Amino acid sequence: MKFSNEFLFGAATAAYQVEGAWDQDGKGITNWDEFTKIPGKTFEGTNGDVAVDHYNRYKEDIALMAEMGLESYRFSISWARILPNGTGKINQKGIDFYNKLINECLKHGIVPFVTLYHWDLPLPLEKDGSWLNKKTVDAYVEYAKVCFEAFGDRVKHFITFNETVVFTALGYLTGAHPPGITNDPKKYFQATHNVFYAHARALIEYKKLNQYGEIGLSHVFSPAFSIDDSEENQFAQLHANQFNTNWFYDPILLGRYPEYVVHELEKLGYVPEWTQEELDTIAQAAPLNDFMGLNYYQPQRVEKIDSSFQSKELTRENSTGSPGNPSFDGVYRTVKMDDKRYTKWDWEISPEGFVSGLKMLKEQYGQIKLYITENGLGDEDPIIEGEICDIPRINFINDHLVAVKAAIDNGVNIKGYYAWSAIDLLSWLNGYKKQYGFIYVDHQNGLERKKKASFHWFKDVIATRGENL
Ligand code: BGP
Repeated sequence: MKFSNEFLFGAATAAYQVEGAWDQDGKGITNWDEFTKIPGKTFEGTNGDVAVDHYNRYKEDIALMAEMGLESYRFSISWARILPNGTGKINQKGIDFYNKLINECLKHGIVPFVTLYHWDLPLPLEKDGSWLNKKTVDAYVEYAKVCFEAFGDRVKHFITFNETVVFTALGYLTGAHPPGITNDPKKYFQATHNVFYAHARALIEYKKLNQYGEIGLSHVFSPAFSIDDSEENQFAQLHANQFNTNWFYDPILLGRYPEYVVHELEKLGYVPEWTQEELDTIAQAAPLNDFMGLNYYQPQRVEKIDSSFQSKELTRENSTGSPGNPSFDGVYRTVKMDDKRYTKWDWEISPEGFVSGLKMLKEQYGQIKLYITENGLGDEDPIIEGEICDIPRINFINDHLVAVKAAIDNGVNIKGYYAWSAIDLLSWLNGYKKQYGFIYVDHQNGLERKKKASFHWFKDVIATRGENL
């Protein structure tokens, strides 16, 4: 089977991870500009001040993507380039940059797929309560409107938010992301609700403009599977999926929160402060959602625990997605299993989990339109005689594209696949050591770009529409 001609083969990045130019051309300071300077917060003190200098080298990068035959490029807009203080005065140079980036994509026939929020929040909003403050929601809607009006004539695919669970859980439970707060579930759930409300309002504004494009959001897709058939671990699976999938997907796709989770939160005293108007807006916006973006890296294997379970210390290393941590409520923990395969960073490699998870999703939400907006292998790529031989990445993407095909055959409505990432970039908590790209960046040699083995391989996949996978 070939992938249909309307299926988009793409690759993704995010502003803070690639752009650099942190204070160039009137950009405001963000939460991440500040957070990465706090000792111990990132791997070996790495930050995105320069990143891979995509801001100044975007033409070269887009030309390479075009050479690869990439049909679409998913990138994010840095809010603080557009509105340096978060609200108010627009920075024209920021608008100019994204116009140039979008036009460069279009010049090469690459479809721009734009994320409005990939975690870098203008610092004044961060200081004023971040996503706990409803004013941040108003500011976000203002920012989204500026973007729709400035870019919506050429951008026909908008993603409102990237991975709410990550920036809120790491922001308010483990403290590994800004604002660096630990163990505060009340704040965590409040922040998620405020983000869903912001998403809903942005959708309503977008539809008013009649731009004839599509809008949705990207969530982590990490379906939970019980480690065995025991009743208690089956319960752990249900509980984990309710909290990690339904809490995030239901408000977006169904316009309401899952009863199971709300009931649990009532018992724990963590129900967010929400108004009827907010809940109505979320309900009103759900049918306006055009697609859901899924970022799939790995499933979760879960096991029920009791109060005697000893948690690991809350460190950066323990917040980077490897299994072993308990859930915030101490009901279950994620498990590393002997019979599974893992990456060097202990992320499970499971194309099978992808297929089963997609089946679960279809059973719950029907044939919603999906894009795989991230999937890829973080690795330390071997260099042999000057060539970047990232064969494990080729195998990883191959197997996950086969999984996407299988899911499409099962009637799952997937319209595109974006590898993470187009080019090597800054990993939020793992620095430049954990590479994901098709394009290598030589940090020892003036950030020179080089094509990896996977670059040539993906080019062939696209040219043959995956016929030989
Ligand atoms: C996702 C983020 C990306 C990227 C990716 C890989 O959660 O949306 O921005 O960072 O994960 O993560 P890591 O760099 O931690 O391996």
